[in-house]
Amino acid sequence: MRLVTRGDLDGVTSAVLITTMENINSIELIHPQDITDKKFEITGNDIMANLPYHPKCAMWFDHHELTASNLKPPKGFKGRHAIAPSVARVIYEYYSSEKLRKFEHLVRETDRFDSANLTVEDITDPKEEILLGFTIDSRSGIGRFKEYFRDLVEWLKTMSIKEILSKPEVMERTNLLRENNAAFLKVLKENSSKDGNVVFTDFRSLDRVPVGNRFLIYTLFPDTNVSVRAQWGPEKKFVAVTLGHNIFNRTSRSNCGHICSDFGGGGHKGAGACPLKPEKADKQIKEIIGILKKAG
Ligand SMILES: [Mn+2]
Repeated sequence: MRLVTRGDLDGVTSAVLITTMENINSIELIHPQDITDKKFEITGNDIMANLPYHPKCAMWFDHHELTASNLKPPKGFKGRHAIAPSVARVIYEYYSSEKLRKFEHLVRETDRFDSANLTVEDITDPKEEILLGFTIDSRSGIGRFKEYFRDLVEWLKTMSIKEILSKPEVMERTNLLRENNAAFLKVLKENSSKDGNVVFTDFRSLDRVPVGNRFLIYTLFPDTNVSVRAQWGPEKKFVAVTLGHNIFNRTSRSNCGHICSDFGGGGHKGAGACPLKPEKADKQIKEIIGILKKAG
């Protein structure tokens, strides 16, 4: 059978578990939007994990809330849906098999990573599974992403995390991650300011924003509880605005997804994004920051 999942740590761990329990001969990585937009063909030969439901699949596992934009599974579908920190957790509990017991720690760390239940040190100096999680990023610019994903699945089944982290393919990525984060930290410091409980980062003066850890901002501004970031979309056609709750100070009463949907975007409570028309961006960003300050 084929496993269809997402290219992140939760996808890797899910693949480790499912390939241990089922006869899987290929893995395909897709974006959840591909299912919503019906851009990817699913057949009765597919097991899906961490993606919206598709009626043709043989088995389905997910841990996201069911939304109006996706189909809902019928009662008695094969697989499991539960609100959990990771889909790996849902799969681990579905099988409850002795064969999976050795992956208990990996599943626990995947829970922490996927639900952003992280410490400051996990961001500034990540280690072991958390560090590995940050290397699974298709934006890193290093090619052969699918091969890397498949390699990790095989390695996690047979090697220790220490051995995996010393593989040249992994080291190349962890080194680049450190360089990128150092460059990102510099521009974050130069372009961010605090306004009450909100930290605003304005990257519109930069033509290219370095790739970096999206949680770094909260290590710089620990006494804010929500962040707003503005940067140019492709060809400067729109301003991409992203909102996020501070993962170290979860006191914001705002709903980022609701706020963003009022400005033409979307998301969930803890994070959201919206594309703004460049000529309206300044005014609308002020409005958004005002809403976040009022929510407290
Ligand atoms: Mn997930």
